[in-house]
Amino acid sequence: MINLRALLKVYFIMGSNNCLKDPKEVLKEVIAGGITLFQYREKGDGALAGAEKLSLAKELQCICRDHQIPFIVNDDIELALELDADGVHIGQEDEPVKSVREKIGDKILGVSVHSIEEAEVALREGADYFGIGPVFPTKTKVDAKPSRGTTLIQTLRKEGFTIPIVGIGGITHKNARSVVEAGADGVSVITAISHEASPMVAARALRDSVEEKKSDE
Ligand code: 3NM
Repeated sequence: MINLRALLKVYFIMGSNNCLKDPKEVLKEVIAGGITLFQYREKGDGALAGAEKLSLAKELQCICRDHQIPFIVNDDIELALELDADGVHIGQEDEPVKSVREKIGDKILGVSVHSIEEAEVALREGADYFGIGPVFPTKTKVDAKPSRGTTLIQTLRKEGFTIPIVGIGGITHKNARSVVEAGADGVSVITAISHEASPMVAARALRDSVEEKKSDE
């Protein structure tokens, strides 16, 4: 049995257009820095498609496999099945949770939720974890909703939702601890790792922050 809560601690998300250098190098560095889970997300300006997307996905999956980091695919169920990925993450605008669950069997299924109502449906239809965001303002997702801090995470916990939860949106090593203290099991991050001069150091700082270890800074 996998320990999903532990896997969600430092959940790094990346596509080729989020990287300032070769995505394969970035991934190797952040694994060395201590990320616990990886999501491949090709979206937005300059995102890869077709054969190029598939090829990079395979290379990144291979790196994850070498280091026992589960490989999650954003939105693209067909790609996840073709690669036999470890899981899929979907939003509310994607296919219904129930039909994705039927397609992927017991692979990990993450769902973005923005309200208690969405949380109830996602849970009933087979989500394994919730992504809740944006917690803080983000420039990475152009259609992101307004940031609402950790309110929904706290509300869900108060209402008795015990499902693993990861916060997302504008999270850095400076604010990550507050997300965990609100009730999340971990943090999902793009920019605060991928845009740093050293993605490895950034990943380590986030891990330390989530685990409440003293950072050097
Ligand atoms: N989903 P960064 S916010 C992919 O609110 C994504 O569901 C969000 O990127 C949501 O760490 C977001 O650079 C972008 O802010 C996260």
